[in-house]
Amino acid sequence: MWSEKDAEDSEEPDWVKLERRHFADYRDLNNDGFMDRDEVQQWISPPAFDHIKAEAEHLIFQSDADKVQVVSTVQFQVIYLLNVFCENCEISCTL
Ligand SMILES: [Ca+2]
Repeated sequence: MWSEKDAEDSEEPDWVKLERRHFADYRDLNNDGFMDRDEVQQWISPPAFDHIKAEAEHLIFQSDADKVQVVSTVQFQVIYLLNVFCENCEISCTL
């Protein structure tokens, strides 16, 4: 787990940046910096959220290690298999 106290010693990790972006783009619908009851409801059970697209974007983001917006087949396959392995073993997986 990364906390803002860690920011004094290291740069914010990419996964934290991604979660902040998801919070701003998808979860904090009225942009007040907090999640109210309705926003939590929509987060837990979103009416039109495309889980497949979100998972694909997540895998591509994780695969694009050099952040050039291009992902090779090998990079994608490695990340996909690591995610499947980590989900099956219930362990945290980061690169
Ligand atoms: Ca809000």
